[in-house]
Amino acid sequence: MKGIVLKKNANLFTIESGEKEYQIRPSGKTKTSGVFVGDYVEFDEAITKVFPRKNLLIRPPLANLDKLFVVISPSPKPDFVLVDKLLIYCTLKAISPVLIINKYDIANSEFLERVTGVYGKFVKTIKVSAKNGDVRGVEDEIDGICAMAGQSAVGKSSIINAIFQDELAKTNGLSKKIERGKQTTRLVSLYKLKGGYLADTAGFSMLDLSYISDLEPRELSSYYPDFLEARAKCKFRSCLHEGGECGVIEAARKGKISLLRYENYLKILEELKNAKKY
Ligand SMILES: Nc1nc2c(ncn2[C@@H]2O[C@H](COP(=O)(O)OP(=O)(O)OP(=O)(O)O)[C@@H](O)[C@H]2O)c(=O)[nH]1
Ligand SMILES: [Mg+2]
Ligand SMILES: [Zn+2]
Repeated sequence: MKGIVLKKNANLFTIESGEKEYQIRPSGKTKTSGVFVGDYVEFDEAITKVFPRKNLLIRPPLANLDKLFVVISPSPKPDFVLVDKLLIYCTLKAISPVLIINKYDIANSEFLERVTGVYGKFVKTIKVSAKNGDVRGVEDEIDGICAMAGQSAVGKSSIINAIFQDELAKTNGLSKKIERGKQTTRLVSLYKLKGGYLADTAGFSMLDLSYISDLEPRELSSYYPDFLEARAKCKFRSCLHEGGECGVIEAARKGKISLLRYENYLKILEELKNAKKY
């Protein structure tokens, strides 16, 4: 049978196949350490095969992530450098990003317009309020294997909780009881929802972004879809967009590229250059 790994618990895996769940151990040749939540596998009494992965995250340990919800909110003040890094990460790992603006109940229109003005051009942007139980925008986007990321206190856990509450209400809490682990757990589980799977990563505040620093400084701007057109006008192909005859600087000056994105690009560029010094 073919299935997807929903949970990993010590030596035992929960695998979903055709709407049913099975508790399965790896076979002799498939080691426990070689199977991750999110893996597509073949199994009978044991897991006999792990299908090739589209990506693998180490922290949290999760395979085949399709979509990442990058969450921000008006308070705490957004860390847009982090948002940009998460978007770069998505491109690197072949993950579709969706920008979630949570706490719209306390957001003013200026904030919403600013964020959608900058990011809405190149990434799908949705506003929700976990507090008001309005998380439909996220629910409707669940497709394939999905997870949340974003700085602390933006409301990632609150959104996940609101989605599960909604799900319980829909099923009257009878046919499908959702049992979730403790908030502190360092294990990831996938929960099947209407359109796909949502990773319950409540115990993880942040993805491991450290390997973004492996990028070559001159590659960085190729991860900026909003810089693409302007880059064609740089004098040198290896332009870092820090000075000289540069299409990106020109576009930022004219407001065609957001100054926020450009200035934060320079910050990330500096980090990459410093990482290369060692
Ligand atoms: N006003 C408002 N407050 C919210 C909303 N969603 C979450 N909060 C509050 O924001 C605070 C942080 O929410 P969490 O869900 O714990 O945030 P988190 O992103 O999971 O934080 P970490 O686990 O530390 O990464 C809590 O006090 C929530 O009650 C919302 O939609 N509106
Ligand atoms: Mg949390
Ligand atoms: Zn340039």
